Amino acid sequence: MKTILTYGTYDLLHTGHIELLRRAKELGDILIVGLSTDEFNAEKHKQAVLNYSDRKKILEAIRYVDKVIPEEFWEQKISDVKKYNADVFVMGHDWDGKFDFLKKYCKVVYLPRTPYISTTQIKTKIKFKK
Ligand code: C2G
Repeated sequence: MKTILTYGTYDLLHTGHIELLRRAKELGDILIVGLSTDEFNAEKHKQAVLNYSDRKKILEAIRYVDKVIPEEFWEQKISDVKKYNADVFVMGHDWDGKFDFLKKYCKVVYLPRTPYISTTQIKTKIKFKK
């Protein structure tokens, strides 16, 4: 059984998120998502619209996702890879190279981002809706 591990905020879920999760799951059998807590989002200078428990409930309803764990610190990835015996770490290519230190512990894959969609874009569209 191959375990895949990825992380993110997953706020205002959209097709870019779904496409990442779908392709990540295709790489193995079990997909674990490290979901940024509200506190960690503050560290990432991200203000999510939905709180952690709502974002977790939404992610857990996605057929590609097998488990959601809290992402609380940048530094937890190595211990998570070991704890969950992750075979592959996956992120969108906006993170290209940023997590290459994990190559010592598992395969690292950066997948192309889905173009023309982002949580920021959705927020902006809603804000300026007439
Ligand atoms: N993503 C994508 N295409 C988009 C938007 C997002 O492929 N149009 C991917 C991102 O590359 C990321 C995942 O979807 O792999 C989740 O995106 P975010 O919720 O924006 O995650 P981010 O804030 O980048 O947090 O430690 C890693 C961080 O927690 C990642």
